[in-house]
Amino acid sequence: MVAPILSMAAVHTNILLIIVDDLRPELGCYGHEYIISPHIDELAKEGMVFDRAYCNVPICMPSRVSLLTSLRADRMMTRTKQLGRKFITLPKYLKDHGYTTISNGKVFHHFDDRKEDWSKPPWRSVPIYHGEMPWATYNTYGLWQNEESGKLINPKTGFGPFFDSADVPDSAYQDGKVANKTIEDLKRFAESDKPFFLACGFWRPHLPFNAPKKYWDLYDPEKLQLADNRFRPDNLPELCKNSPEMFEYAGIDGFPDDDAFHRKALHGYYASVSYVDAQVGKVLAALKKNGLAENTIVVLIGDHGWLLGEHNFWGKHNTLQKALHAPLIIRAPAYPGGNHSPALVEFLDIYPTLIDLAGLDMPDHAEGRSFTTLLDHPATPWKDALLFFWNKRATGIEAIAIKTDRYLYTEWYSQGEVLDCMLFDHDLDPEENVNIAGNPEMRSTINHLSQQMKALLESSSYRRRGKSD
Ligand SMILES: [Ca+2]
Repeated sequence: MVAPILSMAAVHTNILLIIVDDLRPELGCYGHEYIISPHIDELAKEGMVFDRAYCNVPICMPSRVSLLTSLRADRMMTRTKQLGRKFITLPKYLKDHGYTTISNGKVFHHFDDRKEDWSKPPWRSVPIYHGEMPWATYNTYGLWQNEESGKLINPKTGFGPFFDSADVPDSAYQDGKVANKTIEDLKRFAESDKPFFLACGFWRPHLPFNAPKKYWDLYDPEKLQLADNRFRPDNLPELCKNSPEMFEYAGIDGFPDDDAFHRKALHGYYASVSYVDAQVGKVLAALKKNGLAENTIVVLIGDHGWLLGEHNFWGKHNTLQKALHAPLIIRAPAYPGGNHSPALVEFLDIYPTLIDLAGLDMPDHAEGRSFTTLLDHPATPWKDALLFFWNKRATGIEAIAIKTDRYLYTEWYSQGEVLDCMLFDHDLDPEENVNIAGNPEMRSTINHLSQQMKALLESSSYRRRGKSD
């Protein structure tokens, strides 16, 4: 009897990285049973759910640059060339070690960023990216499928409405197409003699909340639980601002705070989550069907958090907990599934973790730390603190924040001077309703956090840039 010849794909560990744009950790597997996310929940049952994973920059572009290089980045570093340091990206590193590397959908925000990292040109269903023309302008790419919503345009931005719910198949909107392309790749990989790194970036639940009607029909809008803290936190610094992104879309007057608006926005976000969950399900089923599940590490993340009406804030773009906290699930062959880890981990750590799991040498430049240990021992004492950056373009004002087991502390800087600060105690105030930075009894805690922040900055190759940048 002739022994079957094992393909390289069967003996090396493949990696499937699923990035879900703007997905916050409001999923069944995070204890939110009203969200219909059965496929992600199934992945969670087979993998490790990180309950306290954080992005490093609360916006798409630099969050992904940081994730895919394992270098600290700030808001201005929207492309890898702006990092200003030596690096090799995760896909390039894997490509150099014999992997076929594929990018489908939104992986790097700009699909022309690091084209050379991929074995084939990055694939998108339409040429959507931030560049010469904003991607949502005048429905150029058929993002809105309802005829009526296609006609409703915000004259200031050219954008359509913040939601769409046409009765169309999954593939009519972007993510159905991304799933189909990824499934085709998996079929090819099953025949290949090389391991693969397949990055699959879904667009929803990023605005606009465009998803087929059947996913909207999963929820009764009257039963949705609206945020119960639709007020500005006490003592919140003026520098901590709501994101303007949602209000670039059509059909929203000013900054509404009525129940109908909250209900529609929640409904759209949840429908988008369920739509993406169904696409994730298709991709994971294809992984299994093609015999690749046993030899493939699966990582699912959101690229940052999202405020969904809490404080009447919408979206990311600040250093509140809900803008920074993101889902992270890892299913790795030979590691037990169905656990949660309470450890503080940051997206910088994902690259070294994957390199570790793949059995490759760690690249010198990486600032993150492999948390492979947590996959076996989820409660292992881990990082004391995580570091975040946020800046407003053109203002020269930079927010630097630190998250510890108990606190989230932010300092705003301009030209080296601290302009303001913000402190939340997550043990006593998990919803961040009161900024206690001004309390005299918190002075020593703040001093300690500020020193910890400076130490983390010093240990990083990141260097703060001047106003002219
Ligand atoms: Ca995003």
